Amino acid sequence: TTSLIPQPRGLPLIGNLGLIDKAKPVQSLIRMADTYGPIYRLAGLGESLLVLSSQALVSEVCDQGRFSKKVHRPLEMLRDLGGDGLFTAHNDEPNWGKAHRLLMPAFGPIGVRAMFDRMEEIADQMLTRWRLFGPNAVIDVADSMTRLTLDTIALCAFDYRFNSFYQNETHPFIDAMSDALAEAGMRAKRPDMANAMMLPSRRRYESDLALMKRVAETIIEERRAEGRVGERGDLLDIMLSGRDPETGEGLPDDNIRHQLVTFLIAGHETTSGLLSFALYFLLRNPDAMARARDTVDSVLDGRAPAVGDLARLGYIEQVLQEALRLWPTAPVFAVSPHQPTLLGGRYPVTPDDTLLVLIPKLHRDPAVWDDPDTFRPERFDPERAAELPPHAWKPFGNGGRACIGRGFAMQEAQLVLTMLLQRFTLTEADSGYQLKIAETLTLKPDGFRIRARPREDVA
Ligand code: MNH
Repeated sequence: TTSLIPQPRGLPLIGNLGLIDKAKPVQSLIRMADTYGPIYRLAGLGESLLVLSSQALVSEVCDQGRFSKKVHRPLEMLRDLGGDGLFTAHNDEPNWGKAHRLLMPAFGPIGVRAMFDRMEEIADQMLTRWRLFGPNAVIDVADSMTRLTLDTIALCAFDYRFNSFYQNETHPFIDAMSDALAEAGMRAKRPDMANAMMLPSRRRYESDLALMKRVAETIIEERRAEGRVGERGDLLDIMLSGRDPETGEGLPDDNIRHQLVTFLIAGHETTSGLLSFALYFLLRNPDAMARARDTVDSVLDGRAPAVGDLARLGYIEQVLQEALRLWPTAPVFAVSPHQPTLLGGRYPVTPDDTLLVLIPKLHRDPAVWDDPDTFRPERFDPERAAELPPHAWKPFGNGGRACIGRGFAMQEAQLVLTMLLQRFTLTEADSGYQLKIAETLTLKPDGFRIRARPREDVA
């Protein structure tokens, strides 16, 4: 016997879309999960969306024998930017497999360790700027972290310097990318007809896309013109010169361009949000802040961190894991079943349904987590984390389509947090700040500002 999937009452045509706050869609979905429970249906724009948020249901849809990633409407819109790049590719597009096999080693532990010095260089640029501003300067955390993560991915992946810490204006590529991302997000929420008719936004969108394409092409052409393809071994070099071990083929240029844009998008907003939330939670939890700082001081004893130190800075990693639990910065991923099937033994679903995993609610499933709303990095003490049921913590998605940049992001975030705690004492700049979450493709604390006092002043 089957059960009816809860669904709010809707209107003709737009269905339940009116229930979703356009500026804060994920926060609307979270509130609806409080009302309708761990599975509910939303309909509209010809889509049927099932929103899942319990470990029991999510662990079922993480079974890759029955379910796989769905390029749902928002991702389909993002293909204007990312094309058949890794993030927005359909499972059966040949360039997905080729690029995945080619790039996995570079994003594996050895590849990521080799990027340590470049990560440190950019982190040092940010912290130097903080020091020069002085202890009374007010720092917008998300802004600083976004400059940091963007410069880091560009330098590590293709040896390109945005130099965001040496100028106040943002690079034109970044403006175009932010605007195009926002517009792609709006387009996902409008009917196709409306998108076709809104000429001014369409022109602007097309010129942003053209600028991004030009910048990516220039980076590729300049590298080719160097004539030393295959010698540098960074991601761009691997894409230009590598051959997929399975097919023996390389990646076509337009796909390489899509991968560049994909890495810039996927590689910066999420990690920037993670670092911003981690600082927010540390400042709100003085015990965790003290333990984090003590960990840094006792492991490093005043030395600069080296790549080999990170394994001994486990508590810093736990702080990041716990921040990702409470506010996973890429808050949803979508799958669909290969065949019509029953979910939880009783909810019928078909390949036409989009099953949306609502990660912030999954991560607060009371069946898994005690006191789920409390920030407590000790949950990720290794012995305790080993007891977690499968698929209870999914900030990096699932299976073959999980995040390829996970090791990169965690190393970067761990290094930056370590350097920051070693060099500065932080305080909040605005008393009474109430956490506000801004949504773009990702989540970020909005308007969270701090002051940073060099620690020598304190001692
Ligand atoms: Mn990332 C896929 C979260 C950092 C590049 N990433 C995903 C997915 C999640 C995710 C969730 C799965 C999406 C889906 O199923 O549709 N990513 C994160 C988070 C961080 C992050 C929370 C940081 C914190 N990601 C990064 C970084 C890079 C990157 C850094 C690149 C350097 N991510 C990707 C790519 C994919 C992806 C590429 C698509 C992988 C694939 O499908 O093959």
